[in-house]
Amino acid sequence: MTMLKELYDTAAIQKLDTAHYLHPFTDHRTLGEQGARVMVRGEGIYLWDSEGNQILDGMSGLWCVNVGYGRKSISDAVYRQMETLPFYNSFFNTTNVPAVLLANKLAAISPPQFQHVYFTNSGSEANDTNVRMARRYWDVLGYSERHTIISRHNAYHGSTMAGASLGGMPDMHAQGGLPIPCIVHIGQPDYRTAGRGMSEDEFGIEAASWLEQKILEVGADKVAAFIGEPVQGAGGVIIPPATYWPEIQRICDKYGILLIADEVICGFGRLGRWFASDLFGIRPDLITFAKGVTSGYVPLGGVLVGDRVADVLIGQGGEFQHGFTYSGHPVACAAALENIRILEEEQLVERVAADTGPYLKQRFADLAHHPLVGDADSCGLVAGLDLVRRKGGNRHEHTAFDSALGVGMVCRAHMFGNGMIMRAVGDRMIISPPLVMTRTQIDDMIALIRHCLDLTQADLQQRGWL
Ligand code: PXG
Repeated sequence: MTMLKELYDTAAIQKLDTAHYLHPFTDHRTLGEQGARVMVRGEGIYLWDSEGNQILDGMSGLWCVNVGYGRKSISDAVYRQMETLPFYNSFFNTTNVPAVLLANKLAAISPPQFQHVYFTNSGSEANDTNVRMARRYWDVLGYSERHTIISRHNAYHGSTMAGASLGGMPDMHAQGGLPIPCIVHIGQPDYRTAGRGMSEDEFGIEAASWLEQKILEVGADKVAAFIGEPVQGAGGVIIPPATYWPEIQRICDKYGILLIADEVICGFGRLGRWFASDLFGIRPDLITFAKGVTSGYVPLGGVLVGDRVADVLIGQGGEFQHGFTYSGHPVACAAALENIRILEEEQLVERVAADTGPYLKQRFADLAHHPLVGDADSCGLVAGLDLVRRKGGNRHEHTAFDSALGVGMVCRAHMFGNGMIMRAVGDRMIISPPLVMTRTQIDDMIALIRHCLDLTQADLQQRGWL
């Protein structure tokens, strides 16, 4: 792999990069000073940069490369489709074969109430679609007042106007006058930060009750839907108490409001089920998907439309005035079909449920013995640990670092510099590795993380922060 260093002129690429390429979620002044790391190749769970460094991709690209890098059968499927029919739209009573086959496949692998799918290019577009579809559903039924959508603080639902509004990220809302009207937020079910004095189960019920309070505050006859990620991803891998989702379902049923599960991260095996709604015992009306549907090889997203909504839209709704040029793009759908075939053939979803998920849970929990780690928890193949200044006896007694120090970013730099991609959300370090990861690779990853935690600890001591 040392050849890569000779193949690429890293400094020249970095110079061109900052000259013309505006990156997502990036401070360009800092990028200009430091230069971007140039990723050039991937195989399995590993990436290589233009300097020839091998890196364990603990984030699956960005929560998406579920089947791992370098799958020739996906590139072959994409190539074949490009040669046959690279594009045709699905407007004006036309269709294409991969989109039809994929819609059928998704109906087969999703919970039984889903028989229809609406394709988009991304998770953000899918959530915009959800907003329009949920409001349209109530309009068609004659309840045009029911337009408010309830979401949660610290949620991530995308970067479009509706996606960022549904999200609960204050920094995003601060730019561009968000949220758009009729989107409101409640607290997140984060036991670590809000559950002091309660058992986890009690806290789950308490956090769900915030939904009922908000429904009553807004007026039940004005609420269209509630949206949530089964496990919050970008917010820091927030795993809710077991009591939370069933109670949310009960409240949605009580007031007749639609339940939208944003499974952009949680879907396609990430939590050991095709869809995490099954894991948490909920029956959503709409499911947002993206990322893992193609393992990120080609952009694709969409909405699984449950019978309750589909029956109204199809039966009484007439034309839904919504659509993207690339809805049901044949190449993206061909990639998804092959990706799903791999997930099935290699039984990756089952493997996460029965083997690698439980194994990661056990190995990741060991990290809580490290002096820098407060808690470490996982669900399927997502996991998170908290960096703390001083450990306490339980989850609510650790002493946090001053958040202004940016300890998470210091740790992230040690990870990145030593061949491990682990994301920092404040002082919480998170992973979401490819589902192809083996037990041996989990052991390698835990050893690497531990080593980088040691380096971080020594660094913090040197800075006088510990
Ligand atoms: N919903 C969820 C739950 C997501 O995680 C989106 C919607 C939007 O999908 P698109 O395809 O439009 O990006 C996402 C995306 C991070 C990070 O920092 C996470 C995402 C995107 C960008 C950054 O962890 N998730």
